[in-house]
Amino acid sequence: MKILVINGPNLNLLGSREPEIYGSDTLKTIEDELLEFARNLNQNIKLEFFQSNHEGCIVDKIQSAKDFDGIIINPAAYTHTSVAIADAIKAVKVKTVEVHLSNINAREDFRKVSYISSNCIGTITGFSKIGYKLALLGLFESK
Ligand code: CA2
Repeated sequence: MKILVINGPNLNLLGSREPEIYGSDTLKTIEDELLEFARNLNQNIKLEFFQSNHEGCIVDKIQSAKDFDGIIINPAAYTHTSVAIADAIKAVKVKTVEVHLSNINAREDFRKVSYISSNCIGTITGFSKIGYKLALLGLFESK
């Protein structure tokens, strides 16, 4: 099973600022822990990681993901603005789970709107880095 894990803008800064909202782990630590979690599931799960601060690069990556069995995406700020990313997820027809470290429903009003959710099989929000593991389990169990 091949899963693509996409992280959007500024998530490359994790661990350096706003730890009270986003935790103190770096993106690399989160990715390494997800790799370890996948290994422990013992089901020949292959993960590929991609982070970009650019909307078009994220769209290109999603379009190139036709051979994957699932996508886990934290679109970060593009969650609340990007019709392009939402359309790419719909077009590629790969099961996708949306993840947020913070609970976007308990923050500012503009964060309560996700352009992405309706094209995903599910959304996990507010469980910090564990959300990525829950997303992987969700994809695995729905295969
Ligand atoms: O809670 C999440 O995972 C978010 O997707 C994170 C985005 C935010 O715009 C969404 O509303 C919710 C922001 C990511 C920015 O990450 C930073 C990390 C360290 C320092 C500054 C920003």
